[in-house]
Amino acid sequence: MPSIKIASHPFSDQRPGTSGLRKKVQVFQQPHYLENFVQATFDSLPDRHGKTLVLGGDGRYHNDVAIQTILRMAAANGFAKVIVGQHGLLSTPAASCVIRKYQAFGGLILSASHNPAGINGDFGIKFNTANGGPAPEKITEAIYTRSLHLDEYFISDSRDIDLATIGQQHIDEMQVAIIDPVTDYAELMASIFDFPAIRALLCNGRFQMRFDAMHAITGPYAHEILEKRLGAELGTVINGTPQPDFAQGHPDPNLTYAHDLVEEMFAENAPDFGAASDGDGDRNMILGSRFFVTPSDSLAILAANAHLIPAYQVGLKGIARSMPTSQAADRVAEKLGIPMHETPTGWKFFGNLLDDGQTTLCGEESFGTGSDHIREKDGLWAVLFWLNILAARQQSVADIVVEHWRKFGRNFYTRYDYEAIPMEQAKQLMSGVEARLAELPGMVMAGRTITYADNFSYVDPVDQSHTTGQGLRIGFDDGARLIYRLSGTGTDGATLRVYIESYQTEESKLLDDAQQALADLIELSDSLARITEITGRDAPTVIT
Ligand code: VG1
Ligand code: CO
Repeated sequence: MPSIKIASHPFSDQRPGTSGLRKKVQVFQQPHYLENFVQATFDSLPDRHGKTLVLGGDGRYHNDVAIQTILRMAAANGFAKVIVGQHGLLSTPAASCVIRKYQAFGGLILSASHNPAGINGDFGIKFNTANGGPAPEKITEAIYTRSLHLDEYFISDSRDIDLATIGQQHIDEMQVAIIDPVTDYAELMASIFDFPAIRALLCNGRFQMRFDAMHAITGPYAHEILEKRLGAELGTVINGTPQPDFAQGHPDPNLTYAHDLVEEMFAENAPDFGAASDGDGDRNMILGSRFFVTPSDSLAILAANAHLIPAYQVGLKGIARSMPTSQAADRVAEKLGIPMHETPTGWKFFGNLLDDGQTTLCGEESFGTGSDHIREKDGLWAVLFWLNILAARQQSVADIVVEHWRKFGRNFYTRYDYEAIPMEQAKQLMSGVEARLAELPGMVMAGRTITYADNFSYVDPVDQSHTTGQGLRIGFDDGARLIYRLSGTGTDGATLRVYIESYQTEESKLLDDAQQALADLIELSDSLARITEITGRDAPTVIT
């Protein structure tokens, strides 16, 4: 038998978070660590025999080593075929696309998203099911439970696969198909958007755009789609060659980390349109000339303009947003007369709504937007959606956003992240707020009356699964909200996220600066949760 059984030992820390298992690379490099998680995953999928798996990652450090290990384990665990992106690469949305297109049983995606990479950086792995989406909690909990007891795994002792050559190879009985990581995804994009109209915009001799791939996975996708297929000028895509350490950067598309792009987009002769994506290609940031579009506004604007896009011309079935995402999209749903869904944080909660046809568009405040074309959020899809809108409306990004605010009002929004605080402090702070939830309604704070205060929980309308403890929310009578939540993707202590939102319809105030417009709520967010007092931090690590 080429397949061998290896004795290992259980690990106590393999519970998947918001988006899979994320740890420091060096944790994953411990003997048997990756293998245990993969075996726990396979053991949780009893009907895997004879099926097809999709495998790929964002190209970060350790990606190549992990791919070879997983391939050998898939062969020893009864899979008939694994489809792998060339060089082990697949963006998260492309992996979702490939799982669906080839009707695979599921996929393993290797990524820690925007977290820094390299030997001292992060690594991650998650399982996606046959619908192309992240495994629901029922499965991730089963994987975790199994990992706590697992003391052996199965692996073939075959040679490494040549990941560079497209075509068929074998490990024992199992077929390995190396595919181009971009082609299927690019075809899907061409089937959704009006490529001729976008091409005409990009080639009109006036329109200028910049896309920052941040040295991560979207480089090859953006070069192919924007420059090759849509005719954007060479050089439109910057930082477009994926590197295992993301050039020592932090590929998180926001105003803090996408500095190359931000510098250019806020300069004197800024391009008309700028965008960036994250490490694994599922996030997006949208900019106009000296203008930033918040992700929550972006979702609302995509929804309000969806009729301009070929694939969504027929109308939207509904919109879904994670709870901390601003309520801007709710106003669009109301106007369109379609359902609005509010889910816990993380794309896995959108899967059932999408599969059941209850929603078409989904979005999160964390720079994530997507639709029913796949079951992951999708960075380049959002960029193409914006380009299609710009081509159809022939207006600037800023004009489109301001017009939207005039029509629907503006949801001022900001998120304060306090990263790497000691877990004990984070717990103390959260339980402090939680203990006050009952007494808050009716109280007046920051000049507003609190109308509700609770710990968000969610019952999935499709399978009735119940998820609790999803963030402490405090709502005010004028539509403002204050939300506290602990991150489920960090690898270093705890990260406290504070989400702050207000609603404004007064014409003269629509263009105010968000930090100023939210100043009273920002101050309240600190005093109410005693953030400075408990953590000793007088400022957040990142503001988005
Ligand atoms: C964060 C974001 C969440 C997103 C998740 C995965 O989770 O807040 O909205 O779905 O990252 O995105 P958390 O638990 O740290 O707040 V990605 O692009 O990192 O896969
Ligand atoms: Co990501």
